[in-house]
Amino acid sequence: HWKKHICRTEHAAIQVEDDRTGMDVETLKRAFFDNLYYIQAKDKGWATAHDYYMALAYTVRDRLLHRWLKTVEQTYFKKDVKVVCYLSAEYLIGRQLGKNLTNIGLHDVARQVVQESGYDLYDLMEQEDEPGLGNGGLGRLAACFLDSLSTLEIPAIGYGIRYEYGIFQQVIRDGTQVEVPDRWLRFGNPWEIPRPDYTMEVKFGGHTEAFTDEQGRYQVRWIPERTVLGTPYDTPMVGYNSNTVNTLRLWSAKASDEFNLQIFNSGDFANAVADKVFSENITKVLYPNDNNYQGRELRLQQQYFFVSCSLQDIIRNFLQHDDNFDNFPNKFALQINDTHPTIGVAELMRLLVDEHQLGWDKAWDITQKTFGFTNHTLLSEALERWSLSIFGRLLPRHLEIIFEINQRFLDEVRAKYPQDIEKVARLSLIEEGADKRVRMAHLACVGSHAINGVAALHTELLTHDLFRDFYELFPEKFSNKTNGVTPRRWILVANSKLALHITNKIGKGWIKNLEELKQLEAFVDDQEFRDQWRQIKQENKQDLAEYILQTNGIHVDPNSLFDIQVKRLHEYKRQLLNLLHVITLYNQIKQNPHADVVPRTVIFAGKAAPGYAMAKLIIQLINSVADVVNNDPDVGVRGSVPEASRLKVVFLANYNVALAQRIYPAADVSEQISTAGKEASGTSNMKFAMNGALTIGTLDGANIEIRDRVGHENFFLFGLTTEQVSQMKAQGYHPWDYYNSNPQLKQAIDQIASGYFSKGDRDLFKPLVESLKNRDDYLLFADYQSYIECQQQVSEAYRNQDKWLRMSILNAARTGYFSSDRTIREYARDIWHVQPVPVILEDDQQENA
Ligand code: T68
Repeated sequence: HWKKHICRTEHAAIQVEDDRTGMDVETLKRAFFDNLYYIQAKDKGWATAHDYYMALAYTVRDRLLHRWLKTVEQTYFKKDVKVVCYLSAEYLIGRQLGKNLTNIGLHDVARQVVQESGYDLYDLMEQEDEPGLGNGGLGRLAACFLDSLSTLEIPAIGYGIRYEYGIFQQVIRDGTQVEVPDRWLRFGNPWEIPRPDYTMEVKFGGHTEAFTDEQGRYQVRWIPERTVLGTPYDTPMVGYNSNTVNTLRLWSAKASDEFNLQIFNSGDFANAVADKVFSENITKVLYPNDNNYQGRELRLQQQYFFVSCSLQDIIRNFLQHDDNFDNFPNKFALQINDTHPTIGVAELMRLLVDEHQLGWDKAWDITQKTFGFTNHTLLSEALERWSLSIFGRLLPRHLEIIFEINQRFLDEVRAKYPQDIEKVARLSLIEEGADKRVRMAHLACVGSHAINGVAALHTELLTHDLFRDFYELFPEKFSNKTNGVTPRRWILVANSKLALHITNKIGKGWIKNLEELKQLEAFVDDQEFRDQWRQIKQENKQDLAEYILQTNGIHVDPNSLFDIQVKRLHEYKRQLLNLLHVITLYNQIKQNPHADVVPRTVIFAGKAAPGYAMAKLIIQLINSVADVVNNDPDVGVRGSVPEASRLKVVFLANYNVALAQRIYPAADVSEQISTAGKEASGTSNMKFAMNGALTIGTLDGANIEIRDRVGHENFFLFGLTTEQVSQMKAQGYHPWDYYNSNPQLKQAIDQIASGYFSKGDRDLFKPLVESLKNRDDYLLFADYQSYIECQQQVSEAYRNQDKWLRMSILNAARTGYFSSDRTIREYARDIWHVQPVPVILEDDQQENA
C-alpha cells in the first residue's frame, strides 16, 4: 500500500520521487547520508551511532510529512469533520524510530540503507532517548490510543505537556533506588516540530472585576497577576498502514517578555529574571507520582497551562470555519484523561462566557456536550482535591465559575431530594471542613456527558461505590470502556519473531484486526507450529538473559521459568507478596536441598515515586533477597554452570517503554496480583498475555475479563474477591492471626525482621514488617496461602511443557479483545460520535477520477 502510493509532494508533476519522499533503497540511502552531512554536520569518518540515528530519524520524518499535512488539511481544517481532542497530562509514547518504520512499512528497506554506516538498524534504534512524559499505565494508555486513532483513520489531536525533564531515570546503587534527572532533550528531538506561530497566552493569579457591558449585561473580567506563553511542539503520530497521521501537540512554557526590560534597566536583575523563572518552571518537570495526589501549586499551574493553551487552540480552529458555538460539540469531542485536565470544564465556561459573551446556560450546555471523562482509579489518596486557598490564588475566576456551577447543580439536587442534606454534601463540588477543597472528580462528572471506567469491575465499583450518588442522578452518562493496548508496538515491534510466525500461519490481518488471532487456535495441536512457538519464546528468553547478564551481572538460565512482575512500585500492586513467595521457595530449597523443584527466575522492574518511602524500601528488600538467594550455594546446582540454579531473583533498573519491549516477549508467567478492587484495569496484563505468557492473578481490574476470554483453565487464579476483601475489612482484619497460624509465612516475615536479608540489620526493614503485622492494608497475609498454592500449580503446569505451550498459544490467540483498536472503536461509537475519515492523497484522487 505504502509502496504503491509513493509519497509525492505538491510539485509531484515535476519530480515524482525526490530525496525527501522516495521510498526505495537508493533514494533513502542518499537522503540518509545527506541528512548526516547537512543536519548533523558530520561525515562518515566522524559520525557516531547517535549521528546516524538522527540522520535516519530525519529521513523517516520527511516521509511522514506529506500524509501529515494532508491529514491536517483534510480533517482538522475541514469544516464538517469531528475531531477528537484527547487531553492528557501524560504520554508515554516510547521510542519513535522503530514504530514509525514499521507503521509506514519501511523497516526492511531501512535495514539495508543503514548497512553502509557500519552499524545495524538495531544499534541505531537503541540510540533514541524515549520521551518519558508519563508515569505508568495512564500515560502509556494515551500513547496506545493515539496509535489506534491513526490506524483507524479517526481525526484526532493529543494535547499535553512538553516536560523538559520526563520521569526520572532509575539507577540502583547498593540495592536502593537513586533518581537521576531525565535529560531527554539533551541531544535534540528529531520528531518534534516547534510551532511558535501558534503560541498562546495563559493568565495566572490576580483578581476579578464585575462590570456592565454596553448591552447592559453583567460581565466579569479577570485581571491576572502575570501571563505566560505556551508554544506548541508537534509530533506526528502515524497509524499502521494508513494515510492518517494525527498530531500530538505538547505545550512548552515561555516567559511572555524574555526579560522585563524596565526592571532590568533599573538594575533589579533578580526581579527581571523572576518572571522568566516562574514561567519556564511550569513545564520543567513531570511529577513522578502515580496513583497519588500531592496538592502542589506547580502541578495545578501545569494542568491549567496545558488545558488553557489547548482549549484556545481548539477554539481558534473552530472559529476558522464557524462562529456559531452551538456547533462546537459537533466539531470537537474533548476527552479528559483522569481528573488532571478537569480544569478544562471551568476554562471552557470562562472562554465561552467571558471571552465570547455566551449566556451561562448556553455555555453550560455546550460544555457538557463536549466533554467526556475517564476515571482511572478508586484509591482515595489519588483523588485530586485542590485546597481553595491555592486554587483561588492561582485561578480566581475559575473558582467563581466552579461556585456557580456548584450552586446550580446543588439546587437541582435539592429539588430532587429535598430531605437529604447528606446527599447534597456528598455530591457537592466543594468538600467542607477546616480546609475546604475542590473535588475535581465531581467537577468532571457534572461537566461531562459521558463518564467511563477502564475495566468492567472498575466501572461496576465506580457506579456502586465512588460515584454512586452521581450514578443515581444520571445513570445514562456512565459506561465501561475496558482498556486495550496496541498490537503494533506490543507484538509487531516488540516481538518481531512471534509476529512473523503468526503472519506465516494466518496472514497479516491480525495486525489491524486482532480478533483474527483466534485462527491460531486451529494450530494448538500442530507440532511444527508449537515447536516454533516454543523456540521463539526460548530465543526471547535468551535475549533477556543476555541483557540481565550485561546490566546486573547475574547469570540466569533461559530454561528456567521466567516469572515476571513489571509495573510501578505500589503497595496495592503487592510486589511484596511476590517476594514472600520467593522467600518461601528459597526456604523450601534450603530445607530440602535435593528436592526436585522447577527452576525459576523471578524478575522485577519498576520505579518508586521518590517520596514514597515504603515503595523504595520494597525495592531495597527485593535486591537484598536477590543478593542472598543468588549467592547461596545451596540454591545453585553444585558443580554445574553458573546459570544452572533453582532460583534466581533479578531487579532490572529503569523500567520504561524500551525495557518493557524486551521483557514481555520473554515472559512465561505474568504477575497480576493486586488486592482485589484496587487496580482499575492494568494493561501489562494484556501485553504479557498477547506475547504468550500465562497469568497468575487476582480477580481485579481487567484480569477478570482476560480470564473469561482466555478460558479459566488457562489462567492461574488465587486470592480474595473484592467482596470478600470489603467483608474482611468490615469485620476487622487481623494480620496477626495469619502470621501466627502459618509457619511458612511466619518464617519469611521473621527472616526479614531478623536481618537475614540485611546482614543482621534488624532496623532496615522494620517499617515494612511492622506495617504488615499491624495493618496489612492490602491483605497480603490473607492472600498468602492461596498465592503459594497457586504458584505450586504454576510450577507443576510448567513441568508439562506440552500442556504449557498449548495454554500459551491459547492465551495469545484469545487476546483479540484487548487491542486498543477495539477500545477506541467503543469510545468513537458511544462517547465521541466520530467516524473514520480516510485521508486521500492526490495520486489516489487521480486514480479514482
Ligand atoms: C493507571 N493509573 C491505573 N495513574 O492504575 C491502571 N495517577 O489500573 C490502569 O490500567 C491505567 O491507569 C490505564 O487506565 C495510572 O497510571 C497515573 O500514572 C497517575 C499519574 C499522575 C497522577 C495520578
